[in-house]
Amino acid sequence: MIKKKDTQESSSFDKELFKRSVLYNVKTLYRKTLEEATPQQIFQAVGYAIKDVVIDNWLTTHKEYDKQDPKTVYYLSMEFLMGRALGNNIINLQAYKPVKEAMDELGLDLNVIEDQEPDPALGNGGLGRLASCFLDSLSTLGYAAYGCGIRYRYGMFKQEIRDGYQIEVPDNWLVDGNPFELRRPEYAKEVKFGGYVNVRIDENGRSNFVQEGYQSVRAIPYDLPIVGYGNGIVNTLRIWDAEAIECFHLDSFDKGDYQKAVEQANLAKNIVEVLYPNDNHYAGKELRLKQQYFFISASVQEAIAKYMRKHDDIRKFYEKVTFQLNDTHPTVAVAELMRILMDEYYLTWEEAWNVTIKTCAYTNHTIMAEALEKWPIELFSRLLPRIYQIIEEINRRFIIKIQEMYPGNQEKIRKMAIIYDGQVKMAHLAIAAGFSVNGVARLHTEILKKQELRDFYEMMPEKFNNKTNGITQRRFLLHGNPLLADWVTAHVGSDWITDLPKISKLKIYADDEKCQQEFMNIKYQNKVRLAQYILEHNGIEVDPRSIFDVQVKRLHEYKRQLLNILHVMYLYNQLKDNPEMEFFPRTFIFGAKAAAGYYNAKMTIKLINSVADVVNNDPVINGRIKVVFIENYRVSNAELIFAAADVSEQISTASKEASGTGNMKFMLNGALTIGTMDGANVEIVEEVGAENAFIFGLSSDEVINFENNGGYDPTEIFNNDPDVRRVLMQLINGTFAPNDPDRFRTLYNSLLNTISTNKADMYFILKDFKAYAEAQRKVENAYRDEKRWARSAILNVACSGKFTSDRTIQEYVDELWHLDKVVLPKKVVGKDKT
Ligand code: F55
Repeated sequence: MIKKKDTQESSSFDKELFKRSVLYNVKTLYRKTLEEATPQQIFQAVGYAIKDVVIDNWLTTHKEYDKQDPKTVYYLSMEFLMGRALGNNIINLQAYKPVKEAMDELGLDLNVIEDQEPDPALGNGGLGRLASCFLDSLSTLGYAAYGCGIRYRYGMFKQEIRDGYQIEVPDNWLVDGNPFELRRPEYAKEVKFGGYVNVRIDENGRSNFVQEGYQSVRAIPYDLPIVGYGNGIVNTLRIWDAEAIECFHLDSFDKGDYQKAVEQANLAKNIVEVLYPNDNHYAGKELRLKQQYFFISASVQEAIAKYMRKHDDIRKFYEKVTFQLNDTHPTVAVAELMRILMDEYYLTWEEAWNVTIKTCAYTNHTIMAEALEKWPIELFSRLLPRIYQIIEEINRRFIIKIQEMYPGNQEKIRKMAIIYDGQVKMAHLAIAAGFSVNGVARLHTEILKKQELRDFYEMMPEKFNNKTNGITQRRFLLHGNPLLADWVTAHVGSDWITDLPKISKLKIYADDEKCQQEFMNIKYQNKVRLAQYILEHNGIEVDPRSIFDVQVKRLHEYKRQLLNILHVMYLYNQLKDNPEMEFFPRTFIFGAKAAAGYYNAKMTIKLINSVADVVNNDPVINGRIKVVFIENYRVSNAELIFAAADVSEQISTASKEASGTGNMKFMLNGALTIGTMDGANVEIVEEVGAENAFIFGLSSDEVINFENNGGYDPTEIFNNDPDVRRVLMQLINGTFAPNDPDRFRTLYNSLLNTISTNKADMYFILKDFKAYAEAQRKVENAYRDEKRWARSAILNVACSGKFTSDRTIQEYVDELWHLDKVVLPKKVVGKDKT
């Protein structure tokens, strides 16, 4: 007999007080009664009521940090893809049930209220979402941490699909106000740009460098609470807004600094205006470098100021602080730390360097060459003259080290120097100045060591390490999939919420027919929920009994959405030729934003929608294939999508996807992976067993081998494989673009460019096509055997324990950060409000 347990254990949350608080907020914020308030206003009122509960724990946490003085990690990141806060905060307060009841009793629907919250989308994709999962885990595990980032006025654009094309619409996420944020003007910092460097002798005769003739902006922090699960800990995500340093007076016109005042005001306005919407692609824009230095200077200044409030020896800074650099984007932190230590605390170079290399650590998220940040010297030194000077000196000393190790070897200097060929190479700086360089999945770290960063690895092997990514089960199962969460808890207890490996106890139920049925029933209900969403948002009816085959992630050629849709075209052709063939109905679901200037990515979206138009409406197909492109894929609809997926598409060209994290979210929700041996897929298959996934295609070694030998020739496949040839011809014969047969010619050319073979099919789509189609046949056959499928799906859930971000964070803590665990005194844990 299985004991019925509540996933959310009872808590001391005061429901009546909470209801009064909501009503009070509606009254004082809007001078309205509940009946008069709009849904948005009700969301605000509920948000403030929750913040009220959080704030006590937030205060206590920081009081305790003050007392215990634990070592703190600053997770420095240009991106935090937080997703909605309301539901997550309620979950982590362990108050979902009482809050839901409170809302019911007020005649409100918590789901509807949650839906009013705009998704804070201050990130592009995996990298930004990882940062957010890490913050959740840090609080839940009880470690002192700050996330430091930018309060972009406009986050990731909203995607609208018009006539099958992506349209980017500004995401004004702050219009209605954000109930969870706290403005902290008392911690404002000045950040300086431009000008020149001067030597100054101070009153004690000490000389140092100062920046003069600069422009500056004021950085104002906004704090967002990061609520730990059930432990009363609340950490802080600190995001910086920019303001003009002086409100400019008209009389300054007369003083002749009117121009400067206007420029400073503009700088402040522009700097935090918008998130660059490029994923794995570096554009080299000056404003981007300004953003980087802006939030880094403010964050480093604050970290030092905070440290000095309690300590007197800045030389021991690293004993209490670690800066984790989320990719190279925050790497100016290295030089900014050096600057403050030398110019403001008068440390010698050697002393400052000793602190810096023990404080900073760097995470690499990609091997894609086009994502590596390199700044032209001219731009860099003009914008950040003092910082550039410091980097020059770091570079000079680093080159000496290279020469000591490899005397006379110019090649090593060419490949490893921080400044070379007129460029400042941020990855090289991060590696030279950090104590750690980590990749984000085992395979990725191996590729870094053996290929991309080989010279650095040979020189400093001790710095290199792996931290396989993870995800938070609290958002992506407990909140996103309540039916499955309750079912899991009913079978194995609720420990999995903070100890995901405990979910492996589910294994014994994988062969239990009743459990299999229950599982498939939950999946079915989640598919109905998603079908409803699709009907509302796309106007397309999909059959929840069909296989839900899902690829949701940023659109990028290396992720190969094109392979997926070409395969759909191939299936369509088969059914057209042979309408009576056996075919299990399938719904192909896509969701993806393309960088605004990425032509092939945008055309892939158009192709998916064009194929959808034809296939969905073809009477011969009769609904057996449906293609759906979900508009504006983001964290909030992701939660619905993962819960409803049968098949998880993880089909990147092997070696290109550093880790992937969507793959883990699907697994946790019981979808089976069809994928390449890339990124963390390798480790997923290792955990669940190859028999419970569908692996196909070239290995990373094979891909790298082809690449090192000038690519491969796809025309051979084109000439010899009629199925592939037919699909490719359909890209240029108007099958999916009757009025404009040339519409998809660029995509066709990307696969078959006969002019320069080494640029043809760079992502091995044709090379992998047959293997992919074969793997998809196996998916279909497996799904026909419902018991076998359910067994595999349950095993996927049961074997997902490794992929919690709690494990990842614990590894960072144990091996790199060495943080102290903070435990709050008993009485503050829980929801008592006094
Ligand atoms: C954003 C801006 C620039 Cl300039 C470069 C990269 C990005 C970006 O968004 N990268 C990104 O999301 N990388 C992804 O990081 C994930 C977390 O580690 C990985 O799982 C994923 O494989 C990787 O592509």
